Amino acid sequence: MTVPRTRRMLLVAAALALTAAACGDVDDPDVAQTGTTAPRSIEPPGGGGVTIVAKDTAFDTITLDATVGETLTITYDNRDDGIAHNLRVEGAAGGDAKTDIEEGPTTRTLAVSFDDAGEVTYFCDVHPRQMRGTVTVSP
Ligand SMILES: [Cu+2]
Repeated sequence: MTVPRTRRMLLVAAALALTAAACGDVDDPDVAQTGTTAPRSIEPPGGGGVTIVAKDTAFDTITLDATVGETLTITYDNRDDGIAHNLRVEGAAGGDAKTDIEEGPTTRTLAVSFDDAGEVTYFCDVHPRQMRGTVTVSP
C-alpha cells in the first residue's frame, strides 16, 4: 500500500512541477517583451552591407563578394588618426566608386553595384600597394 501511495505523490509532484514549468513558459514572453527595446539596425534596407576598417595603413578585409545588379553597401571606417585614406572600387557600374581622401578617424558609406561578373580591385588612392583588395562579382 505504501509503494503505490508514494508513487502517486511523486506523480502529483511531477504534475505540479510541469504546471509550474508551463506557467513559466507562458510568463517568459511577457518578460522578454517588456525588456525589449525597438529593433536597431545599421544595415540599409534592402541591401547587403559590409565594413572595411582601415588601420595601420592596411585594410582589415581584402576580399568581398558581390552579385551583378545588387547594391553592395560598404561602410568604410578609417581608424588611422591623422592619416589620409580613401576607398576606390574599380569597375563599378558607371565607373569607379570612391570616397574622398580624408584623415581619420572618419567613417563613410559607399554604395556600389556591378554590371559584369568577375573580379575587380579596390584600394586606397594614397596607399594603393599596402591597401588593396578584391571584389568577386558573381553573375
Ligand atoms: Cu591609405
